[in-house]
Amino acid sequence: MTIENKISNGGFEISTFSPWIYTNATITSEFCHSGSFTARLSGGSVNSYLIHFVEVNPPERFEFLVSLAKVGTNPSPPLSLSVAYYNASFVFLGYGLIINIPANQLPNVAMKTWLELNQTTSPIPLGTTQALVLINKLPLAGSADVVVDDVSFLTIDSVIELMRTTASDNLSSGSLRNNGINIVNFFFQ
Ligand SMILES: [Ca+2]
Repeated sequence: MTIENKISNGGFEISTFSPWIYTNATITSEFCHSGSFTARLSGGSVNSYLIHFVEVNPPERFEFLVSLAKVGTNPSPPLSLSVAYYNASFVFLGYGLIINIPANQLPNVAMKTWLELNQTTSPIPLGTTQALVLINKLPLAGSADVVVDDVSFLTIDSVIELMRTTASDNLSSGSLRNNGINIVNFFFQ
């Protein structure tokens, strides 16, 4: 089975961000979830984010995967990860997924552990031609940098045979379908 990842350069292995749109982010070879490179979002009181547009076609559904960790001993900042649907004129049609990660929830990359998220999007509204995938590090004074690697956006048919490796054993998630939007709030027990 061919597995199509609609995210280009999701592992940042070309050592640049292309075609990602980014703010307050760098590529580093100091850490990686796989390969040799990873994206590093600046911590602290700034807003840091990665954006990637992907072409989509209703009625596709997707599996969104990303690996996250923090750098250093400071608390990790809160993050909001989302998938938003648009038509060809960039008119917003709805959210497919919202993942909220509160502050101080990410493992320290120095411990060789990453938070590996794997979530399904809600169905794409009719008229959708593109999805905006946003990894948004929210401001929190004194918070750690965040490393991001192996971002994937796979069609559901592609992932049926994939082993689902969601968050670690000590992680719980509360999932709420609200008007068809898959909203996930992660927290450690
Ligand atoms: Ca990588």
